[in-house]
Amino acid sequence: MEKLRIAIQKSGRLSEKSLLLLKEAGISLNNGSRKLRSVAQAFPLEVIYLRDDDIPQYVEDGVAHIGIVGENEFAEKACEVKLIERLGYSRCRLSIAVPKSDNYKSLEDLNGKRITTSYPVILKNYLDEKGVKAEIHVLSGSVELAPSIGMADAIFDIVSSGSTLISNGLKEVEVVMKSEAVIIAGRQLDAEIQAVLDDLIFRIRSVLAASNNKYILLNAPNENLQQIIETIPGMKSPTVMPLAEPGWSSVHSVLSEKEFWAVIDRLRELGAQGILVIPIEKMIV
Ligand code: PRT
Ligand code: ZN
Repeated sequence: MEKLRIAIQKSGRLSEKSLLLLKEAGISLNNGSRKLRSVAQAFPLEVIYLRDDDIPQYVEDGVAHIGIVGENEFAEKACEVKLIERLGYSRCRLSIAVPKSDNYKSLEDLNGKRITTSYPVILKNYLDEKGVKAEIHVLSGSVELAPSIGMADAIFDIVSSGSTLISNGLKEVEVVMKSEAVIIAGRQLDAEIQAVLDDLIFRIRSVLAASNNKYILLNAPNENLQQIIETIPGMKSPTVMPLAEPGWSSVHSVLSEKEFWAVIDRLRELGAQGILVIPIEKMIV
């Protein structure tokens, strides 16, 4: 049987989480001592390890069927590949920043200015769309140093916490795009490979859903039972069982991480007691 080949960053911000995701999807890799390639046990998958910049092109060329990259690389390389799944980790944004002392008011201020970046394609598309004409200078690293050495009036780079900008005397003025790790795939996959990919995506979605949800158990006073059920509707509807003590029920359900605290507050208002929250290992959606 032909194996699905996935390209993963060899070493960097995406590597560890991408391998963990595969592991949680039940794919254990038999690692060679020189990590260029590994083969999965009990699943028709092979991993090749590459620099993230190269992954979109390798996927376009069919050397790998799919790959995990930052959405920024997917957008920058503009290869013939499609985005098939967002993974929610390695989140960051791509922003324009200027020196802290700059009296920046709007994008128009960038007309005629020099902007240094490692992402010229994304920046050019953005400036064209906004009708701004600036000089784009490409630098492959240490972009944030360019203004302080007089090479640029602004930079366009990845921002996460923002501390790199601050420590280089810069301020973020425009967020151009948000990025997270994504799976990209070649445009044409044969049926056998597509079937393996569908299975992998199914597993990955179960892992992501589980990490975004919690199992919740609580004791509810029967007079508010209906409102409590409506507050935590779960996947279909909650399980409700009578407690030994009259007038009380035990309610079990699933709760999304996003609305977690708002829902907990509401449940307490409704008199819920003994609330237990438990992580979910896998969630088949
Ligand atoms: O060697 P290879 O080419 O494979 O790796 P790389 O060095 O090009 O990439 P790497 O590992 O640094 O990043 C891989 C991907 O992680 C990026 O393409 C983004 O999608 C994502 N990502 C998430 C980030 C960051 N967060 C991030 N903070 N990539 C880079 N940074 C840089 C940023 O440029 C800044 O200079 O980290 C610095 C610190 O950021 P602050 O704002 O937290 O200070
Ligand atoms: Zn890179």
